[in-house]
Amino acid sequence: MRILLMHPNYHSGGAEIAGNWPPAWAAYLAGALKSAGFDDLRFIDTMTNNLSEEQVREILRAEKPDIIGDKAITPSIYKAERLLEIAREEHPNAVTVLGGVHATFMYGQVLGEAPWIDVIVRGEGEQIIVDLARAVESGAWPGSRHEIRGIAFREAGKVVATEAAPTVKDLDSLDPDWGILEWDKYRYIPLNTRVAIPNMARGCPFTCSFCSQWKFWRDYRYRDPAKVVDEIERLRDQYNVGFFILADEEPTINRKKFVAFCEELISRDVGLLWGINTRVTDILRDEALLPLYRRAGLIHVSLGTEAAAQMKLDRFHKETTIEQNRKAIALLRGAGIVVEAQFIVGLENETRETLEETYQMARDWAPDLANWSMYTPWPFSDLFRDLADKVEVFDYDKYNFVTPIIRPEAMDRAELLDRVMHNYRRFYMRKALLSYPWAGSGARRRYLLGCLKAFLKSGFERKFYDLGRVGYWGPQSKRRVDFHFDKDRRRAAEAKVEWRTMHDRKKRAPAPAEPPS
Ligand code: B12
Ligand code: SF4
Repeated sequence: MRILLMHPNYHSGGAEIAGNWPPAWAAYLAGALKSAGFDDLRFIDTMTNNLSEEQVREILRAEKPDIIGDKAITPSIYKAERLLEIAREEHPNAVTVLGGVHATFMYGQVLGEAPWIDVIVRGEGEQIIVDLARAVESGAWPGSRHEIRGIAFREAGKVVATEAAPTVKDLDSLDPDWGILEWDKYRYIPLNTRVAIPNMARGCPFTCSFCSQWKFWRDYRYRDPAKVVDEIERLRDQYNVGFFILADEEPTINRKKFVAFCEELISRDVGLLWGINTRVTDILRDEALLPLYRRAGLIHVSLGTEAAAQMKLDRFHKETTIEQNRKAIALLRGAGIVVEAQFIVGLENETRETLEETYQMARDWAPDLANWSMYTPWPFSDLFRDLADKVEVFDYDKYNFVTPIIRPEAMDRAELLDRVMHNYRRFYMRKALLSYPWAGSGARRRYLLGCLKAFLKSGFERKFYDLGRVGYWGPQSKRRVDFHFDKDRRRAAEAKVEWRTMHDRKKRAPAPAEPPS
């Protein structure tokens, strides 16, 4: 039986400016399918190869798939739907499957607007795709579909969601097949080397109100650090990977495991540089361990500092303080680790003054990198519910951290974009002239100059923040900026189904003193 996995061709000029990134989901699903005996697999990355619809059709015509799977985060949902529509036109008998965070929560809307999608996989896909493949292979599909947990489909004009599947409890049972990817395509510009995105932990114990990831993964789980390092060695030796970021939301919350991971990297002399996203509070807790993290190769830490005002941090349920943000940045820099501060801007009460404050903070705290993400109201996040009457745009294609979705009361969206660009220009101009060239002579300096190169490249190509597409050429062009919102797009309510997270359980029981190890 032949299974085809495809990544949709969606671009928005945000994090992707650092290079071409391998879609880890395809490797994790391919690994699970292969372990279950389904080894006739192919993956097509229409994003990295920037394939047109006609090119996709041509590739599809040369295939004879029985199942065609595709992934959607919120901004890529329409591209993902369209990809499966093309797949349906070319292969009317193949089963079309969609997975990923947007489909997981918005399956009702998706199945309504894209009737060519046969089935949506809700949550982690490894076990569910295997159950589905077995049903298709044995001929039990679609008759047996009510028995497969974690899916949604249409039946007699209604949307049916089966009972939620359990999360993958034993992450060590996962055996991703990285060989399914076209490795020569994935390059990280700052280091001019191949990049991978292995996954060590899934989930997050926190409940930030703007975020949907803690809901998606439900429980916090961790792999055996030694096995993760085995995988990293394979990525290095078999695929020539020279840099990795952990796909995890919160790799450091379990200090014991994270230290074991670092020690394993050091004792095996793995010799790769790597990066993580994590929380300010973990950096403060681990002050004394930062030199160890650096010795293990950790070069880039992206911190969810989020805001310049405590009120905003509290509104985000971030459980951090402004002073903690400042201190964490100083500690990381002191340990020789490149630190990136992330700010969320563009809520309804954003003003010129608050945007200026975030710039001043970024200047005073002196992170090496800073980014200003536009607040994006994932329709299944808690903050969305509080803000629902302020959200006028439901064109999910623009829900991408770079487009202002909410219009602040004190300015229009083009002005907001312009102010954010003003912050970027000032921040990176100073860094380029006064900081990066003098940042020592080792890995940190090389890394920072590489980041600058990635910024300049995307700015030159007008890809950064999608500026070319929206027609922004600097403050003088503000009046002509057009975000091309599709006003006909509407939000259907988030589909309702039993979906318990560890956080629901935590509400009922007292929190454990220590995170699980
Ligand atoms: C690495 C990463 C990137 C990389 C690489 C993306 C890529 N090529 O795959 C880069 C830097 C390019 C990137 C860019 C963007 N990203 Co990003 N990214 C991530 C990150 C950190 C890890 C993703 C990952 O690989 N996870 C590990 C894999 C195993 O998990 P997974 O993809 O969810 O797959 C599992 C399930 O979802 C399911 N599944 C997924 N697909 C399918 C398909 C089928 C058929 C089935 C059965 C199951 C299934 O099964 C998989 C295994 O369990 C996540 C946050 C996170 N920790 O997940 C954000 C995240 C996915 N990104 C996000 C966003 C918004 C973006 C950008 C729009 C930002 C921007 N403007 O730059 C762009 C969009 C680019 C694009 N076209 O996808 C958001 C999406 C939120 C949402 N609600 O939609 C996230 C969740 C970050 C966040 N904090 O909110 N990103
Ligand atoms: S700490 Fe990060 S991953 Fe966890 S809920 Fe907050 S923003 Fe989301």
